[in-house]
Amino acid sequence: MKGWMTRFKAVMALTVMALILSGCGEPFLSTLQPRGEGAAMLLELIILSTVIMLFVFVVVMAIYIYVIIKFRQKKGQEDFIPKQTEGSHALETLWTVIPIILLLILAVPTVQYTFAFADVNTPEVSEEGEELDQIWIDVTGKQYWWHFEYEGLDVTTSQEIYIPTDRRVYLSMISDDVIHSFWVPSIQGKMDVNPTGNRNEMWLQADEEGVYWGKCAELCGPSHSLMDFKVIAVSPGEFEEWVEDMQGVTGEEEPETATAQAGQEIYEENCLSCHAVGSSPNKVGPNLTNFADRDKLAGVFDMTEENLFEWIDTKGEEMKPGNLMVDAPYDLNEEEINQVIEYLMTLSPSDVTPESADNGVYIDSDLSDLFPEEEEDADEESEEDDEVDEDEETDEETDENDEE
Ligand code: HEC
Ligand SMILES: [Cu+2]
Repeated sequence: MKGWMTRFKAVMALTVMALILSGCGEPFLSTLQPRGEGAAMLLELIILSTVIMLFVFVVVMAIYIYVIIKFRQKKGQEDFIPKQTEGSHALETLWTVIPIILLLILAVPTVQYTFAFADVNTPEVSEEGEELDQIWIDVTGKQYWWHFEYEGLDVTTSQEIYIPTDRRVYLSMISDDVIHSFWVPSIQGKMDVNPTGNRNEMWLQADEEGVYWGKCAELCGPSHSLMDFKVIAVSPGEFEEWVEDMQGVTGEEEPETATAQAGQEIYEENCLSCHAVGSSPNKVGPNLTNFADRDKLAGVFDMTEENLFEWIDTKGEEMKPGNLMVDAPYDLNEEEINQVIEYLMTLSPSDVTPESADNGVYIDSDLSDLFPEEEEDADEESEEDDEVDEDEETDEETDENDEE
């Protein structure tokens, strides 16, 4: 009876583990399905080390089983002492040299790739052979979100970085508080960000357009596991368009509807001290220039009206425990929060959004959730492109309704 229970528990544990691990197979979040040069190199190393380990395992097991069978004590041999081989020079040399050779096979590409990952000085050349500008992004890790500034481009954003697919993009990385680690499994390995003033540098390169999920890979506080971000790889043309759209935002734009205008005033009074719109230096809270173009709230929650309301109402206290917005002194009523939401939803400077990059691998939340009076079925069933259009229409319709 007891044995049966133990076995049952073991099977259950394995099932649960398989379910959890199957989450790691998401193509936009998997080291095993690389979508960039860096991740492809890492996968080579993973395969190489796994093959070497399997080889050692198989050889050792084969010898072991052979020896157990061959040299078993046979009947009538109870007093027989086999030939003693300790101190055999031949054997000692053999099992010292073989591991050294295996480690060398592993070490050569590992060291080579380590240098390749650290190389941030190779000029970027287009397919036609002309030299491309190096794009550098200043990355700052913060509890529990990421701040991004495009050097020389006058573009600031947070939670999501856009990169073009035609070149490597270089990151200069630091932390404002504790050590975090920047990890986009499907396109590159991890890099720690340190608070001590030394910047770590790395590059990102994506083979194809797509939304690639990033994780903080260093335990950094109670909401560490919620410190998600996205790398959005778009075509070079779309990237340029995005940069121009972002550069066009000053933060002083007046929204069209009265509700959103009221929301903007509330925002300027209560939120601007921590959140910027338009290019800005690093602030306490995320830059919101293209907030409404984002696919996730605070990097990780679905962009739904309920989530956004709860976030502003509770300052994210339960959603992201330990987050620094809880220090905000404001006290808004329901109407004011809705006005702010309406304003935040106008922060949509670009047609280049996660949807534009979606290659069918990563399709997730849907901004039209924010406006539930529209039939949801139609939205959910339709294609990605349609969804974007519908969101815009819904946006306008809601604005009109509010004005009446
Ligand atoms: C004390 C500074 C502070 C104030 C004031 C503040 N926030 Fe925040 N806010 C933060 C921080 C810090 C975060 C990031 C939390 C996290 O993800 O860990 C944040 C996150 C957010 C997010 C999610 C952003 C994203 O990138 O998805 C929204 C939306 C937001 N705040 C709205 C507001 C609004 C609206 C107000 C004013 C009513 C406001 N905040 C006032 C600090 C502040
Ligand atoms: Cu972190």
